[in-house]
Amino acid sequence: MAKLEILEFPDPRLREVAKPVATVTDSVRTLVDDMLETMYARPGIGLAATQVNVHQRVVVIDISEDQSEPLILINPTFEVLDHQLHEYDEGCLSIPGFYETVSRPRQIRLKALDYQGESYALEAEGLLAVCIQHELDHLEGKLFVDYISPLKRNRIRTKLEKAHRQRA
Ligand code: GNR
Ligand code: NI
Repeated sequence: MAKLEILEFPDPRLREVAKPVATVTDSVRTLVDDMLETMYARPGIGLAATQVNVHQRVVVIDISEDQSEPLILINPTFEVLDHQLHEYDEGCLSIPGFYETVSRPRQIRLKALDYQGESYALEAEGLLAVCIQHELDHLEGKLFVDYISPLKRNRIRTKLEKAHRQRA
């Protein structure tokens, strides 16, 4: 397994739209393994392939307390079951140190392929529903800062750009 580098806002590569996986091969499974290692190391509760500069429709999620319930989402889609909006303070490994309140539909039904390439469906609400929608946004090149005011977004951009310059 390998830990991967995570792109940070405002990196333009985070804006790419990911392509569907044609077949779940061993190389896709290696990507999933590396993404799980990367997510668990930070730690985070989700990671989209876009964030590690792989523009394929692959996501990993684990909202358990003890990193014991990995969920693999390949070519995921969802439909809204309850349009009522639910607010959550979201963070993102690609926007480290910043949290903002985002409203999203509170209940969804996810369809995806698993590690073996088998299709499955599940209904989600609460944190899992938030996380699934946050990750599927990444596959479309979308970030949680797109839902907040341009003023707040620009402040975050300026602070992260400064941090990146100091790191370089
Ligand atoms: O680790 C993460 N925590 C989190 C908290 C609230 C809402 C969404 C998330 S996802 C985030 C990991 C990440 O950036 N995934 O793309
Ligand atoms: Ni994120």
